[in-house]
Amino acid sequence: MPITPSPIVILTGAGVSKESGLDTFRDKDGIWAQVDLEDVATPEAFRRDPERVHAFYNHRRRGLLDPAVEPNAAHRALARLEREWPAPVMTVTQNIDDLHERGGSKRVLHMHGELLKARCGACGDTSPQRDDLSVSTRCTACGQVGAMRPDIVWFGEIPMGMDEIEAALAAAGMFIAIGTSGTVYPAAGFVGLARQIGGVRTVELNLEPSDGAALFHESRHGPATEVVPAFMEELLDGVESLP
Ligand code: BJW
Repeated sequence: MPITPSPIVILTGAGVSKESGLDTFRDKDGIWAQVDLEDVATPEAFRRDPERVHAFYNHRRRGLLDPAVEPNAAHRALARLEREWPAPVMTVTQNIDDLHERGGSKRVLHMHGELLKARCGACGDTSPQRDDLSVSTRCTACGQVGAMRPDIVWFGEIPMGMDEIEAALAAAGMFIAIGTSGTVYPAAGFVGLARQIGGVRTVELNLEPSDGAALFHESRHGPATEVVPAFMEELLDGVESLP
């Protein structure tokens, strides 16, 4: 495939980590089929019942730290693209897991936060977090007890890094969305933004057509561990064949 090596923005969602053993949200066996998002993923839920919200994220943190959960071939293929593509590659992930980093990606922006970080609601300090959080956890920066929360973006909160993401999209020649249902904004709007900017090739790699599939120039459907390495290989083959 003849290509021009311009910057690439990748957007990933829960589907990229599914084959590593982490649940998606909206598939029939997904997280929102097991718990009501209004009970665990809003600031109101945290104010109403912080122990319930801590229990939800403590369970998911322990799951992420299970030695059986490892980066898969899709994470590794994206890291390879970042290393070998002759222009910048930025991975914007909606995922709160650290599988892109463990797979070797260096330029990763977690727009919905990170499960292995905690934030103090009193002083704003963020710090690594591998143990359970509770209402008795003390902030190591300001000493306050009871204000620690997972460093996660809940519904109604502003996602992280929006200025950096918009700048990267404005400079991109390609936008690739992987393993996301395209239902949660602002991430679901990135493909539209890329189309508005113009000159950006948009590609969807997903198990099945997402809600926004028609907005992409091109789609490949199948499990991430198959379609992502195959597409990255195609892109990198195109670089090798450049004069
Ligand atoms: C595979 C696969 C395999 C499976 N291989 N693929 C009305 C209209 C528009 C917007 C709104 C509205 N009402 C409210 C809003 C705003 C709201 C929103 O979008 N709501 C919608 C639900 C309507 N958004 C917000 O509140 C956001 N903030 C915001 O908008 O602030 C305003 C603002 C923005 C910008 C600038 C200034 C101000 C915050 C959103 C926070 C989302 N948080 C969550 C939970 C926290 C993190 C966590 O606990 O993990 O983030 S919700 C949940 O959904 C999680 C995910 O990151 C996010 C996206 O889900 P994702 O990744 O797409 O997963 P799924 O399950 O939906 O899809 C998986 C896909 O993979 C499927 O397609 C499968 O087919 C596929 N798949 N196996 C490949 N093996």
